[in-house]
Amino acid sequence: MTILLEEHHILSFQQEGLIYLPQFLSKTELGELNEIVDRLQELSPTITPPLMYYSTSLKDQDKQIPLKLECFLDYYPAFRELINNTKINSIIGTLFKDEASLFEDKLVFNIEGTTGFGAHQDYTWFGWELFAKKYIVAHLAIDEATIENGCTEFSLNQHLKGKVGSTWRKDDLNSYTYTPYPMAPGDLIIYDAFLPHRSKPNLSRKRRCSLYLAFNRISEGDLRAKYFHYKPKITRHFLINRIKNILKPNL
Ligand SMILES: O=C(O)CCC(=O)C(=O)O
Repeated sequence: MTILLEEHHILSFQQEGLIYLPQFLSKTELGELNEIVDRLQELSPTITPPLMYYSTSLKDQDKQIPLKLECFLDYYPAFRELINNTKINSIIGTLFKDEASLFEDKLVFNIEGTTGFGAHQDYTWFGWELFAKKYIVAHLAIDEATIENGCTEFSLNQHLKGKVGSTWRKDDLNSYTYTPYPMAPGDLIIYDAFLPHRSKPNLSRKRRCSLYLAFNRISEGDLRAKYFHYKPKITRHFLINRIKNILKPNL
C-alpha cells in the first residue's frame, strides 16, 4: 500500500514522536514475509552478516532461543522488495525533508521466553550517535503484538528532550510513563529515535516478531555498511565501559 503522509501524521510525529499507520501491509504481502520469517528464525548464530543473535530463555535457563537477525536485507530480496514497493523510505524522507538512507535493518523475533527490552532510546543504543545526528525508525508488526506477549511501550513526547543520559545508560528512562502499543500484523509505527521505549518479557505462547528499519538523512551519508562493520567493535567497547562503571565503587 502506498501511503502519503497527511498534516495530522506530521503533527503527531513532531508532537508525540510517532505515527501509527494501521494495515500498512496487505494480508498477501504479510503471508509471504511470514513464511520467510519462520525459516529465518531457524538460522544458527553468526558473527558475520546476516547477523543472528540468540539469548537465554526466561522459561528455561539452559535453553538458547533466537533473539534477532540484523543486516539481512541483501540476502532476502522479499524484504528489499517490501521497502521498494511500500516506499517506506519516501515516507520517512518526507519527515526528514531530505532523502532517507537505510542505516539498520533488523528482525526481532520475540518468541516465547524472550526477556523484552529495557527502557532505551535507539539513538543512545549501540553507538548510533557516533554516525549521524538524527534517525527515524519504521517498526512493522509481522505478528500480532498484545499486552500478553509484551508489545512495545512508548513514552510519548519525550523525544523532545533529545539525548537523555549517556550511551547505553538507560536508568534515567525507567521513571518515565509508558503507553503500550498493541499492533495487528501489518501495522506500522514510525518513531523518532529519541523516543524512549521498552517492551515486557514474552511469557505467552505467541511469537511477536517485528521488522525494524532505521534511516538517517542522506546528507549525513550512506552509513549502513560502515555501521555494521564497526558494530561488533562498538558493542565490545561499550560493554567493557559499562561493566567498568558497574564495578566502580560509589565514591
Ligand atoms: O519489539 C521490542 O521488543 C522492542 C525492540 C526494541 O526496542 C529495539 O529493538 O530497539
